[in-house]
Amino acid sequence: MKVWNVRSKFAMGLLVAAIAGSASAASLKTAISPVGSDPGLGLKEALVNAYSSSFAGYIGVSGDLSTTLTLTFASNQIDFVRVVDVDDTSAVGSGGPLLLKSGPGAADDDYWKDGTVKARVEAKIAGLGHDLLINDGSSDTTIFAGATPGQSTTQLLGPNFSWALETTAGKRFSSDPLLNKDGIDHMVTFEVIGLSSLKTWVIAWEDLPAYSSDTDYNDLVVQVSIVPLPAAVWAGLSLLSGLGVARRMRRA
Ligand SMILES: [Ca+2]
Ligand SMILES: [Ca+2]
Ligand SMILES: [Ca+2]
Repeated sequence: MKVWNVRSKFAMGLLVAAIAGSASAASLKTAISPVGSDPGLGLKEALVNAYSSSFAGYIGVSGDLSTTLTLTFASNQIDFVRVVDVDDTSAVGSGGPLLLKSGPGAADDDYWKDGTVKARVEAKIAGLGHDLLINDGSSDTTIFAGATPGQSTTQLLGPNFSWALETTAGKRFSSDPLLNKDGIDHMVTFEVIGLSSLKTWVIAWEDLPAYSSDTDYNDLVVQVSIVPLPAAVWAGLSLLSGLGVARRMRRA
């Protein structure tokens, strides 16, 4: 029944909101340093390129990928807090899904859950073309086809999905390293703090297989921000909730 579907989604939303807690992300010990001939210098440069246009003047970069990467733009400081990867031996991630609205907690970036998001391609520093998809365990949904910087979409993602990158070289890489033929992690994730009041993440991809990878993780960089429910939607949900109560009272 339609009303119940909407209400159960609403209840799930409240549950997730209740679970929401502090967003402490563990650091990843493995530093990512670019090598090889793939275009671009590295993830740090990709992030600077991606975000510098949002600010009046770029001043400098400090920090390290092993902890928190801090970019300072004029008077604005943005912290990129690395989310653990489950295949990292120093990781504290549980292997559970990362809650878009409240993560990462003990979660890692292999599987994600729950959120209407605005996704935007921030940087693409690679020779290959890319499609970005999500997979719910049985089927794919394309988020960006032929991803290009500035491209943007708003979608409900979840529950419990992995990301996938398909390249024009015919390769597919998942955010779950166990699904990758080369067995390595092709996606790193940061929580972005200081850019927006919205919960914001950035996912950054390596698009070459392990045997030829330059591991610069700047080949496709996508920002993912939680879209808050508009007040009108909340009012509508409250009304539906009230109708449900009335119906139950009549039945009693
Ligand atoms: Ca990862
Ligand atoms: Ca690369
Ligand atoms: Ca690159």
